[in-house]
Amino acid sequence: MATVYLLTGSNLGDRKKQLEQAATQIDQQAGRITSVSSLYETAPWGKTDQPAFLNQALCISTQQTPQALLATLLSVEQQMGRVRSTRYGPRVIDIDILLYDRLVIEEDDLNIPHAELASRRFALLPLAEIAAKHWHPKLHCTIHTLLQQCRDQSPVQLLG
Ligand code: PH2
Ligand code: MG
Ligand code: MG
Repeated sequence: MATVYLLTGSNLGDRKKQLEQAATQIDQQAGRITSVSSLYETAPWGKTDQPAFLNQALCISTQQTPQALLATLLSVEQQMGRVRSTRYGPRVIDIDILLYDRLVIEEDDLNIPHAELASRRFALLPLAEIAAKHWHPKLHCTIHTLLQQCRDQSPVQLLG
């Protein structure tokens, strides 16, 4: 069994409902959810002229290999009606693998830990809520330290 941290995000339609649906599908198709962060409303990062996102970090316990898990998550995104358009553009659902045990994978279609984790406050803050002490196997420090050192100032607000 592997311990995997995921980040879900949505900025189109009923964002909260879509994060809930994604969590249900992840639990059924990818692996049992063992913890979830709060929901955060986050300013769009990378391409700023789009609606605000809701983001949530999840921890799952899975038997799937990283490549198989990636395929499962892309399939859940498709089942939920995701259409890929512009890079960093709006989406009904996005499910990213942030960490997979202490593995480092650098392939064309799969980077673990997520390549931009350290520069994204919208990912680090939810992740730190459930994995502050988890070790980043490439940067050799904890998620808590990465959050403290993160220079991204984009607003990330706990959803009330
Ligand atoms: N995802 C992106 C690009 N920008 N910004 C926020 N706040 N949240 C996201 O999940 C997000 C983003 C590409 O995956
Ligand atoms: Mg993403
Ligand atoms: Mg993605």
